[in-house]
Amino acid sequence: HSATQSTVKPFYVTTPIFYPNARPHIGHLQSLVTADIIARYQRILNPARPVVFLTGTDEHGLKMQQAAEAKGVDPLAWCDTLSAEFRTLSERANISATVFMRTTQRRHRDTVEHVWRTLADRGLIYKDTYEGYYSTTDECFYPSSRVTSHPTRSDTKIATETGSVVEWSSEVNYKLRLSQFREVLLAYYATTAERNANAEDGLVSRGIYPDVYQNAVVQDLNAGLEDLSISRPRERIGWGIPVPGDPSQTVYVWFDALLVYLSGVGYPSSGTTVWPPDVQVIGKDILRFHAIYLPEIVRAMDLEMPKTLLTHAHWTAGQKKMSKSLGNVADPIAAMDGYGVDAVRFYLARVGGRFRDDVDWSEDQLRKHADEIRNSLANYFLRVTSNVIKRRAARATTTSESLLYCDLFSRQFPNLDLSGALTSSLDLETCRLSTNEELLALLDDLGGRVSRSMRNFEVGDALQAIVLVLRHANALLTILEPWSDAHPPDVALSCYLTALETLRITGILLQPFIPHTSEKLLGALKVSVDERSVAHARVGKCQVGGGLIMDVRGVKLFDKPANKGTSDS
Ligand code: ME8
Repeated sequence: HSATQSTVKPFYVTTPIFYPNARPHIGHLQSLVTADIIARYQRILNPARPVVFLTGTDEHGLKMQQAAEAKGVDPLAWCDTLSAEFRTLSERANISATVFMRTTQRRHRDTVEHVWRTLADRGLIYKDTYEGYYSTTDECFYPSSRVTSHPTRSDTKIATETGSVVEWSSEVNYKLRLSQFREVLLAYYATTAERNANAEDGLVSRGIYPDVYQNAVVQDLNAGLEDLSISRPRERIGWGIPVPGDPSQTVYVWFDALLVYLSGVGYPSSGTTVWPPDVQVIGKDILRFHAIYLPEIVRAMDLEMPKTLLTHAHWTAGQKKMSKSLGNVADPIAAMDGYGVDAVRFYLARVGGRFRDDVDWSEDQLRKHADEIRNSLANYFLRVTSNVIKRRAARATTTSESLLYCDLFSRQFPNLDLSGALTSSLDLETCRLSTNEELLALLDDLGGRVSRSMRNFEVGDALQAIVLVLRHANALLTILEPWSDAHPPDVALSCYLTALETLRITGILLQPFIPHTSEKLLGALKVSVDERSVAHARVGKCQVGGGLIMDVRGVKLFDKPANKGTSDS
């Protein structure tokens, strides 16, 4: 096994590296949680394949320079402070990143210099006078086709996409010859569907996902492609990597930042064992950089193309994009303090995990989602593990029902003496509870459903499938009332075992979404750590409880109750 393990390419997933020019907000956490769900899902889908998960901070450029100047501090000291906040956010939100990169690190600079020199040697970099509309806010030039007049001030021009003010300016800088890669990229995106059909990996999509974003990029490419300016005069931007061989110029912050996906995995010194990224999670605001410029640089370097670019829409507040400049940002730390880490992750996955449309953040919705997961999971756990059910179930020692389910789950119950049941002549079929059978069938199918959604990166759908089964299970318990004295103990046992399977299987499949809660749940059920993979999410695929009388005293799935009055757990 270990021989194949060392040669297998690690699964490589990334988030954007964030500008630490202000504190992190909920949009940043959306990318982190989405990538984390994908990383954690990979680990339980294919435990033998290592996962490399990169995040970090993008610390050069005018934005950072200006933010530090405004504070009157040294840019690097400023970066140290704010980068640490992004690292704290990751840790707090239980993000399982394995690499935290900062573009101010020496090894990142080495990679940037290497790539620059290689491209220059290949004749792809030239010096030119650049003229165009420049936005200081967006830190880029826009072609005239992507600029329009300000709605009220006719003498002012703005960038069509972002609405930021642009000014006509001219400067000398280096450019990257990209126009020749336009056809290559168009051909690449035209064959996405074909590659998907032939892919064998756990995650099969290739190209830009969801389709809407790929269509936008193709349209953009069809409209033409200009060479990219990749440096700025030092006097305009001093905070950055000097251009190799020409210290009068600073490497353009986006060229610098995009190369983090390479520097983060040790390119070129440790070769390309991890490259290319399998999934890159980004927000739609930086689509063009990742869907056009990065693949072109990669192509120009003769490296393998990144695989999937998973693009999500934005969180808005009061229907406006959350942004540092508008000051309408939701604080992820405050949200986690108030509702718990897993409740916030659940809300982000369930609502933000739909990717296509912008969604409005509201504390009210957060509370509703916190209640949803608590009611469907924690309440179920409490009801199922109540002593009443266990006591009644334990009495079902000699009947056909216990035999049936003990057989179904192929496990032993030390507290049960089955010797009588084994010779019993009762008709098994008449004792089966068809309602439980239906739930067991749903459960047996659930791993497959979740996997199908996750193969397509439909994080929201995957979670929805699990929630629906939990809802079904809760409703069933309410209808059957296994604790009632009116039923024979068989009913209690049947319900109890089915419920344990429900908790075990949903617990396994919820690990990527709410890792802390799942850990507590699986721990309480005594599911061993090597039996928590997707392959074990089948009915009867492992033992639960180590005995019928499970000791779950003191296990609380959610530490943090939502605001008082909204919960009945
Ligand atoms: O653009 N809703 O950094 P950044 C959802 N440093 N996601 C949001 C969001 C919102 N309202 N706002 C931000 C940069 N994001 C560059 C990236 S990558 C080589 C360099 C998320 O701090 C989303 O992923 O402005 C978006 O793409 C990213 O944060 C931008 O973060």
